[in-house]
Amino acid sequence: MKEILIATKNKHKIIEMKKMLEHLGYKVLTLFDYEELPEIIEDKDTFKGNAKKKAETLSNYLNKDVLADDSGLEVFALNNEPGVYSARYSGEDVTYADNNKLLLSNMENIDNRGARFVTTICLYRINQEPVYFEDYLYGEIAYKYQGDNGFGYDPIFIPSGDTRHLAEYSLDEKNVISHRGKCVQKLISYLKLGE
Ligand code: ITT
Repeated sequence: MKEILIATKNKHKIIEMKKMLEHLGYKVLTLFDYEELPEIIEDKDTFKGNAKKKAETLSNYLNKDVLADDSGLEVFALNNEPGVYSARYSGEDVTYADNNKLLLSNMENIDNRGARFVTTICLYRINQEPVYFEDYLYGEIAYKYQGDNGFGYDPIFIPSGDTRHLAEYSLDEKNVISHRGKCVQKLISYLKLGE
């Protein structure tokens, strides 16, 4: 069976990506399958830079092909914030609820609610040039929370053309339209080409 290591400890990302990749016949490994790993500081100013840093560091350390996802939310009226700082928008060691609360408060008097989720995936294979995939989910920042599914900013994000919040989508529904789902589809098409 083909193996693929995803360089993440984000359990929600793992659930979303695992389902799609296992469907294609991959055994999916994550950082939870290793005991001691180098700490990786995500200090680049682009999603691509951080995705490459995660994949490259771990590939060199484990001598293995590695896949890394870096993602986040860009709010147009806030100069694309929180962007690469999406996980720590309201500080270090914060919860998704803390970040959502800060974002809603920063958007209090803003009518332009347009935003997009971004995912960049870096496929870093030994002795090969890294390959990148990127995709987006456009929508609007809601005024209140709704839904219990998903993670991160899903409860306050309404995908374009819908009235439901992303946290009201099932896993399969989210994967069809989401930044990460579409990005993984691009990766899968690429991997199939090489078979
Ligand atoms: P890893 O670096 O271990 O993969 P992470 O949670 O730190 O996990 P990122 O650096 O990519 O991941 O930060 C992504 C943040 O952006 C994440 O913590 C969420 O707040 C937000 N985010 C990303 N994808 C999202 C999604 O599909 N739905 C809601 N929020 C999302």
